[in-house]
Amino acid sequence: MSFEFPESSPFRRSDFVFGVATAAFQIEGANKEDERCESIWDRFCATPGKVANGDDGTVACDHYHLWEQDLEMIAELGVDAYRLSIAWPRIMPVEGQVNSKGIEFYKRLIAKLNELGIKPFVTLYHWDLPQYLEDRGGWLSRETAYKFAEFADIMTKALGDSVFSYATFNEPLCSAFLGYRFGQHAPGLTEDKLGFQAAHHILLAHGLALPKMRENAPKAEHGIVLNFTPAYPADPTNAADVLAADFDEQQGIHWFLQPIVEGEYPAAIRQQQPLWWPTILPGDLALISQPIDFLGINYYTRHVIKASENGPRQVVLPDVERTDMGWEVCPEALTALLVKLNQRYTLPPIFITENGMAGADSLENGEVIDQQRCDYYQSHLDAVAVAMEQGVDMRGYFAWSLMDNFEWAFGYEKRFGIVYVDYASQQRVLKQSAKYFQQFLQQRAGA
Ligand code: IFM
Repeated sequence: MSFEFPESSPFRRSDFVFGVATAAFQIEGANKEDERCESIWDRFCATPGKVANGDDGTVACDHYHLWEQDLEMIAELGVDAYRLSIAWPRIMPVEGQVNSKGIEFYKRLIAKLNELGIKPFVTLYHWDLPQYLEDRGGWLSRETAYKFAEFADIMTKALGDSVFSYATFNEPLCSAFLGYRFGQHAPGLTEDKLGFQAAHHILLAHGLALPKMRENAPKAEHGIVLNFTPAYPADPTNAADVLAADFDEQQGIHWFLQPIVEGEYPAAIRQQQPLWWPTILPGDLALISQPIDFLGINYYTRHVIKASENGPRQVVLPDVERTDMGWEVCPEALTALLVKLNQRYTLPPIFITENGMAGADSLENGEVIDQQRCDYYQSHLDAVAVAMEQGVDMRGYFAWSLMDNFEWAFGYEKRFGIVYVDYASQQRVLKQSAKYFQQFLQQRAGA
């Protein structure tokens, strides 16, 4: 494989960061070790019918024990950065108390990353809320936002500027909407209004935490990671489809971005669905809209939306390339999304904090040939480069994921890694896509 890095390539910029990403619950395992308490995902996994094959996070990739070898593997890939998350249940397994064993685990990990010359990108919340907080209402309770700010304070005091970049949350949409509105994620509730209330409390938590994070880690960058799935009308000449697609984006994109950047929720939600509107107290939006140093965007696919008598519905187009999740492969929509958001908002620098695909990978003769994933990365990197050429201030790109891991409601059935994990032996094998990424980075370094 050979990659072109002409003088004009935006990826030659020395401040552009390439990395790989994971999240605590998806890889760590050891869910009862060193006093870690139960999280909402442990409870959800233990609820029959919620997670494929009854899979859970008891062992996952056993990263809690294999972390050193995993970090060495990351270094071997030649990346500039590693994005990980902190398990709140390890840090505060008992309410109001700090567990030094949890803190020490992450301190060691971050120290080793710095030793290896890999920039640590830390996400404070990637979905594993302590169950004791869910028992008191979870993200439906305003109190949880204050509890998160306490946790963020403790964690950023402990790690300070040894971390390059902190994100408060990963994908508030998933925690709020999949967790409290559509029931596919923990804690499994299913009411529109609950989803919007949870979303507001998560954004409030982000706003409450930010000043403490800045104080504790003044040299680090501070921001948030949002996931965006742009919506396209099934028939662009049909006004109803166009409106339905727009309303999909009001909920999925603008509900999360507009309050952060402009201090307002999209009026379209109140106009079209007044019953969904959450309780918002005076001052909340001012907290939520404090300046951030970066915006993380996670992108995987697009939606195609058709208006119907029963409301908008997602259409599955025939004859388009799909991944093992059934998600359409559409790199053009990534460029279009970035350019559109850049025109619509005044944004801080952007990182693609997740991008990748699940494949039906198998280990054969010691190898995993995942050509579709190599092509996926190539086309999406090209899509990012085109957005940069069109003026979007992009600062980095992270592949999701470093290795196969616990894919939430899909358990271990779906493999997103560029590294294959044999769960029985915990052996890691670099897939063809990991080698692709490695060569890409080597050639960039030499360009
Ligand atoms: O695995 C998840 C990750 O935890 C959050 N973003 C999407 C990924 C793939 O579904």
